[in-house]
Amino acid sequence: MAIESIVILTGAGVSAESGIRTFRATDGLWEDHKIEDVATPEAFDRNPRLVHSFYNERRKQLLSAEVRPNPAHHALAKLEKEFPGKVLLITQNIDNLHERAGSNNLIHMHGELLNLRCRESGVIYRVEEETQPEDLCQCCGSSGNLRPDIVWFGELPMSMERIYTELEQCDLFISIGTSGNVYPAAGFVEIANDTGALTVELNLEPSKVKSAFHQGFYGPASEVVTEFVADILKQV
Ligand code: BV8
Repeated sequence: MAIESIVILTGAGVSAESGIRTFRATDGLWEDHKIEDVATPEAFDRNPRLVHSFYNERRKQLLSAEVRPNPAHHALAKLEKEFPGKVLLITQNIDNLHERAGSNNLIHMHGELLNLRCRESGVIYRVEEETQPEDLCQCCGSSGNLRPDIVWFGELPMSMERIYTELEQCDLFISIGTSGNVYPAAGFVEIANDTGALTVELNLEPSKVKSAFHQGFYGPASEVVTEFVADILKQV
């Protein structure tokens, strides 16, 4: 079957070799808080300072000199550039390593660490420094309205309509560096299977949804993704 449209889903594992800890590596904990308890709208309402500091720490790490795209990010950008058909990259990650590697056709379904959103006006602000609840937003001129532009547990992921449409039209679905714990992302493989696409998992170890994939290749993303992309580009 000639492949014309590729949809890729990435998770924390694709950024692991860039030095960004995955959720499993922290066994889902951050300073003895369960991440699910910090990354929620209720947590933000209850203790905005705690949630701001959770993201301040991750933003600081992301912007540090030692964190940069790894060969897996570069291989995916190369695929988008050199593959003659469509390549859409959907990431669950809130880091900016895919764009820094050169990927353009990219959806951050769980938002972006470097964006803040005003809860009143919806205006998005780019942010690189620390944030706190007192920060004023230019749109309302008041404090307390700014939140990380990130999809928390219990919130609707971004661009779901477009994601479903693209999944229903793809010939190849590749899931990379995700444990298959978090929905709706972990269910994308089933949509791709139903649409007749070839589904492939590239991960350090089999994910929770391994059995839903036609093929699986296991090992560090910097090796496995680079090899898989080279194979696809050899066949075009
Ligand atoms: C929603 C932003 C309704 C925040 C994130 C009970 C059962 C099932 C589902 C639910 C349930 N109760 C509630 C739910 C829904 C819930 C959910 O799934 N909860 C889970 C915990 C059970 N989901 C939601 O709330 C979502 N919203 O459902 O709204 C809806 C549904 C459909 C349509 C419309 C509306 C919103 C979820 C978004 C939450 N926000 N991120 C932040 O980052 O701070 S999720 C966050 O965790 C990440 O974005 C990511 O998605 C997830 C972590 O997953 P992974 O990326 O997979 O990372 P993980 O560490 O788990 O795995 C890393 C993998 O990499 C591992 O497999 C490892 O082996 C591999 N790896 C490691 N090193 C390498 C490697 N691979 C390759 N190379 C390496 N070097």
